[in-house]
Amino acid sequence: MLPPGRTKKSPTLVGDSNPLASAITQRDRTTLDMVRSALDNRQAMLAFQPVVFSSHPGKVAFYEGLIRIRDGTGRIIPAKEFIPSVEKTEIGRRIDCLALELGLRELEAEPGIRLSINLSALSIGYPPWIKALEAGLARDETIGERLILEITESSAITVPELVMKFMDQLQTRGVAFALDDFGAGYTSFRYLRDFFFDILKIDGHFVRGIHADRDNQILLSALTDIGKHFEMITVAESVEHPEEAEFLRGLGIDCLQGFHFGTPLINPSWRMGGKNQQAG
Ligand code: G
Ligand code: MN
Repeated sequence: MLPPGRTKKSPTLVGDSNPLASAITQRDRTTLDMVRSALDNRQAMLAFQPVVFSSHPGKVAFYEGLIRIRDGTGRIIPAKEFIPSVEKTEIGRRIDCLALELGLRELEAEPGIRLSINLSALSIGYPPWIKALEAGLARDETIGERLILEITESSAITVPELVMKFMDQLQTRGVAFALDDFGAGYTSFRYLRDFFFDILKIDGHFVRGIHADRDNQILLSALTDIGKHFEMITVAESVEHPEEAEFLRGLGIDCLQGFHFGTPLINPSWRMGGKNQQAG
């Protein structure tokens, strides 16, 4: 995700004398303190959202595990509210470690699911993250092939060689990789030829109102063609309405994700004793 307020700030907004700039800094600092204290106390959990097959929307291809943090008042805060402030810091690395550990535990406890976990490419170079990954993969030989790692393009292109080498090593062990938020603003086609992502997740901006929006129809089908050309499984994010789902199915997108099919749940069906709908 583009970190709002952190990049391409107009120089006129920088400086202590500017009340807006100092308000943003103060907010970031408060967020940082809140996240740090939640991590120290392991006040974090995953919320699970289904990604379904577009041709069989009752069948779950995999779940995305999204990190949630409990703040001092017990409120559950979604990642998008704090990740932009911490993505490039040590706290960002610790969040990625915890998300991975929680995801690997869930895969171990629930042999019937596939799960994707988000990370910044920066975490690949963070030894505790690699250690957590190796520990999880060693616990159960089926975990590797049920794990999907989601990396945003914005972070992947900051350290492309590192990402390519890492993907190559892990793919031979069954781990799949998804390019997250594709098209959201950092798209650099040059790297698509070099990165071998298994899954392409097309950013929700192109999905909004697609059944009635000619611009989004053109953009999304171009992004889908790119995914198909490079033999990636295509996923449309943020599908909220049945009309959007219907249109996307017609375009030949492989999988769909969004509130229309399921919101992220911290108590997923498999933990509630319900039957999970994961496809085999
Ligand atoms: O960057 P990434 O695609 O991993 O972010 C997923 C985020 O999108 C999560 O915070 C999740 O709650 C949110 N999300 C999931 N489905 C929808 C949806 O249908 N609409 C919107 N607006 N957000 C969604
Ligand atoms: Mn994601």
